[in-house]
Amino acid sequence: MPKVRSEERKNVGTVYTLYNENQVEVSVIADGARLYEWIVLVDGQPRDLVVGYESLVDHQKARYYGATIGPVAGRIAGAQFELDGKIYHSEANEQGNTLHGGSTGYDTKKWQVKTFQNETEAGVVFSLEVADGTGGFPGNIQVEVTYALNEENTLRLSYFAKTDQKTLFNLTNHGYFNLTGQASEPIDFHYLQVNAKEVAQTNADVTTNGKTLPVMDTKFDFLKAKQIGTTLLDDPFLLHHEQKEDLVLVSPDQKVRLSVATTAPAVVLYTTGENEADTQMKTGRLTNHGSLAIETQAVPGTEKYAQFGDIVLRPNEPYRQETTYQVHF
Ligand code: G6D
Repeated sequence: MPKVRSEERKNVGTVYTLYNENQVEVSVIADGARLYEWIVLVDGQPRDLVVGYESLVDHQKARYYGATIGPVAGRIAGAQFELDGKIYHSEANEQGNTLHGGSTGYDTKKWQVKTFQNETEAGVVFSLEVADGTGGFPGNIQVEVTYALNEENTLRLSYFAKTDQKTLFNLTNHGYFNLTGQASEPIDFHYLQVNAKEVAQTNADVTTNGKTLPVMDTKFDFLKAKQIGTTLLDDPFLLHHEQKEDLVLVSPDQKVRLSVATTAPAVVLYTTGENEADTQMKTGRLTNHGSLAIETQAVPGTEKYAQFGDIVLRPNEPYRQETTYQVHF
């Protein structure tokens, strides 16, 4: 039966670890409702699949590693949006746009914690209350993010939120992965499959322009598993949800397979590059192209382009999103 324990770790604080009879250990922390570590045993050796800092201070400085991102993941072009004819101004924290909820985004918050264990899962429920107007977003909002591990080595991330006023809402987890367990290894030789026939086109500032592009015969074509190579990504893939799995990532030694399925309409894939290279991570010095962020979410720009769906959170219509990550090893 899966269990949860907590411990105090130097430079990190309280770490909540979900573990099962296959010796999978997933550790999360309340700061940013953050995925901190994911250890599986490969040939008897522990392998941490999550790329991130060792210390809390470094996480707080860098912000996004493993964190829950909200209220709106991605970029809001021009740092403004309209709801029922009223224009709201969010914070322009990157090139005149709002990135990841601005400087008061959910990754910067210390969430409340409850743990649970039952016959099939052990988990942590992080909760947060956000006051009306925080970051320029209307609504007194209550958010819950649940991390739960079962004996099938599946980590379930379930999101729930409710608001007392219409607002924008599009959460994600900003987990970075390198299935070799070494941040010093590039992800070039990882095998990636993404069940998306289109990507959303982006502008130079990575905002979306409302158009989509078929992936066929482009660098975005991962409809059949293939090695990532030196491909740089920072793009929203529109998932077709025709198969049980939406994304599969396999380590170069093919000893670890991460299968992702989500209720979200898209996944933003972001490969780290020169900007992040040479940073000291838990699992070594991050090399150029050393990790892949897998961010399941609604398409950034949905507030502007109705063809991408709807990210308005309305009173009496709670937000729900669920993403599962199953590891085979
Ligand atoms: C860059 O454009 C990318 C984002 O998608 C990513 O989330 C961030 O770095 C960490 O701004």
